[in-house]
Amino acid sequence: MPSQLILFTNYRSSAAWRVRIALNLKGLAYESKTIDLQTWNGEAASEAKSLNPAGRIPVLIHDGRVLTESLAIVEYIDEMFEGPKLLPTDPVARANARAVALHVACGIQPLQIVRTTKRVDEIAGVGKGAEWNAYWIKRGLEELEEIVKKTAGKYSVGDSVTIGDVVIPSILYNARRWKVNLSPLSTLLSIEKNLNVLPAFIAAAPEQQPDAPKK
Ligand SMILES: N[C@@H](CCC(=O)N[C@@H](CS)C(=O)NCC(=O)O)C(=O)O
Repeated sequence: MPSQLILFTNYRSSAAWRVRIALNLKGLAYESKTIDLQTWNGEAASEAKSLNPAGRIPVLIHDGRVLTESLAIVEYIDEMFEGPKLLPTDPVARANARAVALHVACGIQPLQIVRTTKRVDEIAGVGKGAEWNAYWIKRGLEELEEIVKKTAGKYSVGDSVTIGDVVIPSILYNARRWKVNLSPLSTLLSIEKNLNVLPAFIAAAPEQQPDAPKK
């Protein structure tokens, strides 16, 4: 019997986007339960909150097992299912791939999630959250550009897709949303271009998701 996979997601959630890419790379079908990140209203949102005490998505349910934290989920998927390996077998490449993923997931993304933006607006004034987001994404991506210059081939670490690559499309998407000029980040843009032609990445993009606004 095939595994049952349920993903609590939002079309624009960068953390859920990483998990969608990993599921797609392994060729796994899954059910999406979508959540409005601004309101957290509705049945799926209540369910996600009860499953994850941190009140965040993604949450993945695999045959009844509840998993949280996008990078932990990506590693779980990599270990549990057949298909291309996202964690390289070479220890140096594996450490480098994890470093890229952690730089984005710990060093940039938490500074610009909805709850952070809202809090900055509350403390500093409406509109300041957007300024804050743009500052930290720009700075974090400039740092990431230097990191990947040392490790990139076709992708962020060498010429195979790794866990480092699952974090890249969403953070660049967010940067564009906050109007960061990406043109100096040529290595990251080249990696993104190479990723954007892969079917797993195309299917994980926001516009392909069931809760994406209709054009
Ligand atoms: N470290 C977590 C971060 C998860 C996270 O921040 N998710 C966002 C959506 S991208 C969220 O649920 N935000 C709700 C909020 O900020 O209240 C992970 O990688 O899974």
